[in-house]
Amino acid sequence: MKEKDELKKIKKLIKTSDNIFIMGHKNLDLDAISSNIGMCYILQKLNKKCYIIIDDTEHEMGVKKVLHEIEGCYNIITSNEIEENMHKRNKKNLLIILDTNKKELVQSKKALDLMQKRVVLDHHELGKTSIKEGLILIDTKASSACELIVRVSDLYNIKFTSYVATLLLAGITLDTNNFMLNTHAETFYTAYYLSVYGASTKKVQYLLKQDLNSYSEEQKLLTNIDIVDGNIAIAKSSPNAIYRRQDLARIADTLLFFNDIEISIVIGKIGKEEVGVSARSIERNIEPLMTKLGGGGNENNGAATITNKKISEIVTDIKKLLKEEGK
Ligand SMILES: [Mn+2]
Repeated sequence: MKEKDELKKIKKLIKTSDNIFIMGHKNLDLDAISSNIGMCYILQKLNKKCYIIIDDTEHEMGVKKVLHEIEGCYNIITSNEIEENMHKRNKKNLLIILDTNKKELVQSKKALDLMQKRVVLDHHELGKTSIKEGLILIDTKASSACELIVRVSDLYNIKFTSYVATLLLAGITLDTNNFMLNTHAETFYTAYYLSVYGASTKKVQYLLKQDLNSYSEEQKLLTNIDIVDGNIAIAKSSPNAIYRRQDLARIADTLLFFNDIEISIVIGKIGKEEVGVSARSIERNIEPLMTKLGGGGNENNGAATITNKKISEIVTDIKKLLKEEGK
């Protein structure tokens, strides 16, 4: 995105709106929730009526901690409460979508139906199901939605409290896997900036703490790995266990911590008929492979969902595709 100019357009849209609704992707993670809160913090400073829409009924541990800590500080509503909080004149309402740009992934489809004046601010690649109406600002080079929120705060010269700075740093830490992936000079600069405003790495570590049971499940998956060409790790779950997509992604992240591994591919069931594939790469572009599997992603991250195929068949497919790509 042509940074400054594009961001200025957000400023204009915010200026002409009174009631502003923010939402992230389904299955909130720390980048989504923290960017939502960071945005809401900025808007409150600008004296806007601001609402965070959350329809998720279950939350992962870090998100649960944050939601508990911020109770009462921000207006958190569900889809059912949008209409009663909207301005009578629809052009005074604004919807800000963070950390996703896909229609099917947003917290509230209803919000999309109700509001056409929209901003999408995201760091994921666009796809077939991306939201098209509105001001769409995508920077796939950015580490996280939280990094983009810091850029927005810069437009208004708004300084974060140490708590909000900590949340934003947690989002960046999560999405970069501890500053290993998608990390650029600006990411470090943003982390530095947040530290200056009192972001606590100790607190970030607390928010990112993992559940021991899910860790044990991950360990099981890590015992069944094929190594291809010496640097590609393919981990397969047993056909009986069902994982959450974000757990597969985390295992893929973990595999990159091991010697020589440059690409990690994790395959596990995420539903009765659905198999999820999560891939990570340090060096090479993983996107073509994920696209061939019917999914998508960017250079370092990718995912696909495959239905009605056995895990062993998918492994064979992937190995064949890797061979064709000459990797
Ligand atoms: Mn993110």
